[in-house]
Amino acid sequence: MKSIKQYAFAVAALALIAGMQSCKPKSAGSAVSGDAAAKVYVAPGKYDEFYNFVSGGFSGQMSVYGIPSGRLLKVVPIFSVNPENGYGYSEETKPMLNTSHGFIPWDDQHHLDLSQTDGNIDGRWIFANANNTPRVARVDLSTFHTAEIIELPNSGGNHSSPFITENTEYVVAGTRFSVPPDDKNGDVPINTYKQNFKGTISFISVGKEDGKMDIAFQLQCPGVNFDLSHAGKGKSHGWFFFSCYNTEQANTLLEVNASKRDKDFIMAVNWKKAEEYLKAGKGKKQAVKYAHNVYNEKTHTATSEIRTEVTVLDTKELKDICYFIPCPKSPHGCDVDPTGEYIVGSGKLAALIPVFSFDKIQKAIADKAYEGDYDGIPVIKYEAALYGEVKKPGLGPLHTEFDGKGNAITSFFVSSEIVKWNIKDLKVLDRAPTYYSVGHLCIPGGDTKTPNAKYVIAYNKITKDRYLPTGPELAQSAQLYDISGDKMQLILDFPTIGEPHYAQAVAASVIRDRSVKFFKIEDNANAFVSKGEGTTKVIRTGSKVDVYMTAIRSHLTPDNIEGIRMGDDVYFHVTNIEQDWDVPHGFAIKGATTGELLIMPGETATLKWTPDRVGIFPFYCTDFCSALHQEMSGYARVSPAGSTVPLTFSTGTNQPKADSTAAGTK
Ligand code: RUQ
Ligand code: CUA
Repeated sequence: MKSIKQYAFAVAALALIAGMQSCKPKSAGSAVSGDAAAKVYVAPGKYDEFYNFVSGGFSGQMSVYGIPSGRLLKVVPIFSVNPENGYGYSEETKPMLNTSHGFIPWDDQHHLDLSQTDGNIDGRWIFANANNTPRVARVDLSTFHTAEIIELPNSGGNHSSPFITENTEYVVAGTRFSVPPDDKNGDVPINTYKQNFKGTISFISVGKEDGKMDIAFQLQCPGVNFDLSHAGKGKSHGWFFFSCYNTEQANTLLEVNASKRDKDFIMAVNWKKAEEYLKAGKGKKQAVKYAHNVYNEKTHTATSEIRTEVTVLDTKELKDICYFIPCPKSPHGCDVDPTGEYIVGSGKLAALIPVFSFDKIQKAIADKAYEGDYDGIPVIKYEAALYGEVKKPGLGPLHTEFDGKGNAITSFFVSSEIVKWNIKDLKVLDRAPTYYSVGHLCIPGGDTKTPNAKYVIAYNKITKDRYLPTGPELAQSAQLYDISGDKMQLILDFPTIGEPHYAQAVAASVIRDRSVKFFKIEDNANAFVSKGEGTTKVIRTGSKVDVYMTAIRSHLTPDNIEGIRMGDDVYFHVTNIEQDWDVPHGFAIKGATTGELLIMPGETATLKWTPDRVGIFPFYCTDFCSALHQEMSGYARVSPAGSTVPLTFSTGTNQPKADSTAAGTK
């Protein structure tokens, strides 16, 4: 007989399943009209109109698609080792994944933000967050390489991150999980959350020319969960907005205990004011530990440095930096319209969408229209900040993007739909089903001053029956809608890599012509480069063997290496000396536990190999680079420790001796 507990569990599970199925729109699968194919068709050899950068969620990567075709163009490793190109495996790139906790091979990547100048996408960089071990990365869009990663102290669950200001002055990152500050004794009972846990917002400055990141300052805020954010723009430039949930300050069963209050908050941050306090020396230096990793495109090598200090501004003491605005029921998305006047909070459990007015917020602050304070931070009266509410828009609003024509489009997770509404009169204009359970949305330039109202892309959490079954896990899914007319029209499904959260898109012309085609070999400053076959060599230093190797169609130099001994660590420094677009070479050697390499033209990459047995070890190029690619190979001979076989290396000269007659003779 089932115990009561089991029975209750079964009932709850059934209710859950029933709930999930009720979110499947009735018209599933039949919502595509006749001209959809023509709208997404990009003829072979033709380019897409937009780049779409899509976060990978639990894959830790970013993927790049062409829109409207939905064709996958590239997967860029950021916070995860990448078996496709050796990122995180090669000696040069391992330092990129270093943290104060050591090497972390895999993180969870949720949000992307393209760099902006004057509120428009400038095509230089894209920033990405690591959610689990808090970090922010900068990807260079001329190489699509991760150029820099900075770790964030005093943080846990770096979710409201990274969001940038309109001139990329700062990349901003808020902690989802509040924790005791790093310089305090964190060995405290978990149920002392209210007394000991703090929320931290990091302002990372970005170098105007080189993009170099630095933690300019951190704001210490009350311990709540900061979920998402967006910068003010135009008239609200100088302000930042964060959605906060768990204002109950619960530390267990948040599902229930963090859903009690009728309203949580949007936090408005006056970061210009914070800058003034910083200048006036009001910041406190705090001893912390965080990694700062930089990839140098000249040496093709990353370095990692551990930093030990950060400047913190206490928002309880420094009164006029932060303000709370009540926002219904556990807000998730926090989005600012193209004019900067309207701030949209999306309560996950709310049945309406509140739209706040920047002007009204300013007036409320001037008039001190507060309903009290929360942990020392003033709470503005809801009505005093509210522009209005969108009534009955749908169930479970999450994220809002803007079309630049005065409308907003909001995703609804629970009712699986996207809903278009007018910002001025707050009237719902149109709704379209998604398949299924939509999270983020993307309109090209949707969080800039000038969105392009051609498409909206929905990123869905559940795919169910949209694709051929592939075992227990199905592809995550994106759906493309034409929004150029009055009615939103679904025109394409395409699977995504990992779980897509935030994504951004931009006209291809902004990025396309910046693309580096190959690295100039004369600029290669790697410590182990060989700029031509004449400088290749093998050097022994104690038990370390450095192989300076070149790769060009269709041979490796050297391709015969003898005199390696058991106990040696062998470093293959392979330089691809091609000077042509799209001609990478690969490198793999039998038994290498570190992985393989893929080396771009003009680049040097290093594979560490520790032979574990005596014998002959083939190595070869892994990229089918020419008609004679299969010939692009060689052998390394490993002898016992203490062997007297001399260290030799060559290509093309180590021929059989004329008098050697049969196999097996000496
Ligand atoms: S989240 S589905 Cu990680 Cu951006 Cu809202
Ligand atoms: Cu180089 Cu195959």
